[in-house]
Amino acid sequence: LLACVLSLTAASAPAEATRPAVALGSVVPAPVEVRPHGSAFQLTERTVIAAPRSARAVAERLAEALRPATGYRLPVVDRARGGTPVISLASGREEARLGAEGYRLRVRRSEVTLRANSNAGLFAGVQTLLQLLPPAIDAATPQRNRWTVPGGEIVDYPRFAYRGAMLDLARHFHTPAEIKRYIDEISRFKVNHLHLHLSDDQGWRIQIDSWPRLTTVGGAPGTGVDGAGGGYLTKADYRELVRYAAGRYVTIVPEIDMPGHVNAAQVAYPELTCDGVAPPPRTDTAVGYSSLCIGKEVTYRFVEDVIRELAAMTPGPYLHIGGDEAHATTDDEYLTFQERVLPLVARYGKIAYGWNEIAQAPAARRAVAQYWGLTTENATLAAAVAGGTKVIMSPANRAYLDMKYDPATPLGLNWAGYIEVRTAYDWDPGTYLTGVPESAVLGVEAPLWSETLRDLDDIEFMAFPRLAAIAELGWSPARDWASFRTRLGAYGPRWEQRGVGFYRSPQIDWA
Ligand code: TNX
Repeated sequence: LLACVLSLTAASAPAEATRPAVALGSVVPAPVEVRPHGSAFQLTERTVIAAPRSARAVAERLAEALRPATGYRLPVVDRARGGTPVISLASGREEARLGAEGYRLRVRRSEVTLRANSNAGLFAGVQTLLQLLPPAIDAATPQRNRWTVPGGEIVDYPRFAYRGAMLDLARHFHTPAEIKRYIDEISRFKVNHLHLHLSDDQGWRIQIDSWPRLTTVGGAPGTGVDGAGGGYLTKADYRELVRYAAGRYVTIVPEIDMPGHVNAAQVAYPELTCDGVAPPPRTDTAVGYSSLCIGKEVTYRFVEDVIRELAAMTPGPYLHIGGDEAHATTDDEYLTFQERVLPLVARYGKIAYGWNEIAQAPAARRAVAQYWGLTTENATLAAAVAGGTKVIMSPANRAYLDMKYDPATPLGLNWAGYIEVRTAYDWDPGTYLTGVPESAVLGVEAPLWSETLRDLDDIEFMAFPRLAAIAELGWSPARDWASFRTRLGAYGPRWEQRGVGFYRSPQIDWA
């Protein structure tokens, strides 16, 4: 009996002392494999971060994330001396199933090791590691706490290569500082693409040297819904965003919407209309009334100049050319336009990407179509997929972050319905659309249109927590609402620590 009591004490006392605040599997998006075992790791003022030169930048990002709340030095070193508690990062030839973005995380009493095939994988592992520390790790100033990481092992890699978010800069401009904050937040959920909707009827938000009035006129103060805001990204701003995003393993995907959604361009350049007369600037939220003039050659000079300049400042593979809601264009005109423009994107070295309407055009076989419809059948898209078109899933009644949560939501629209967290979560991108098998799906994207959204507070309230739901659909192999609900509830204090004003959905038990 004595032995039994002793061993119980022996087993529970040290465990008690270092009991981690977080369970190993309490991570969003859910990891592929989670095996809790052994002792927890304790982050202390003696901890160092070890990384080879090639992984220095990721290690520094981890150190930057850990220093404010712990107040520790956390030096980044090549190699830790024996006996020093260490978080070590290594990238090299790891098992093939980890792919380009996966990682393996091992937590023992003496060390945490993170291994991956690439820095992108290490960065993903760092996001997991941060969620395994107590939520106070996200505080901006030093906190008294026991910084414990639960013991065990995680093996993790994404289901889909493309996990995206979209910001609409045209309806209301969002500044580079706001966009960077958004990148910080989405990259925590392993979202790896940020699509920027850079032009629309109300405004033009990216500098194009060969057509300077696009921004001096189209991005002037007062351009935007209700005449609120205005502004645009200079090329230097854009390049800096590309660089910043790359440091968080996020690829920028620029969109210029055409042939519709072009009123702002036509205000700046009346020759882009068929009658050559400048339309009035628009600050309302109507859609589908404007179109480039399909029969004029100047249209294609304009389009080529824009694509060339945009491609030149975009290292990522995709260039989005919109193509949605071209209601002022006949079907024939639309096809004529797309048959010329889709191949142009390829000529400038990019993969053409557009809203699912582009699937009508034979040239869309080599393109990526973004599905934004409300139904689970789209024969045009399914036919294109049979011919080679790849798909990114953004069904508006599931993935649109600008839809209201419920009728009481103060911001947002409701044309695609109300989207509570469970609605955003409970669908399968790999089987959702008839005739679009998982093999044709590159991934998911959560668009956030800005008709009703002005500042970062508005963005955060609509994006979070739903963005986390879409991110999990894009990353995790299985969908489990009960588990997601629990992990999301536990995540809330992390947003609080970072000052992210998320929506406290009544579907979630927030910690
Ligand atoms: C439809 S979705 C649009 C946008 C609007 C959005 C508002 C799509 C491809 N086009 O022009 O901003 O609805 O939810």
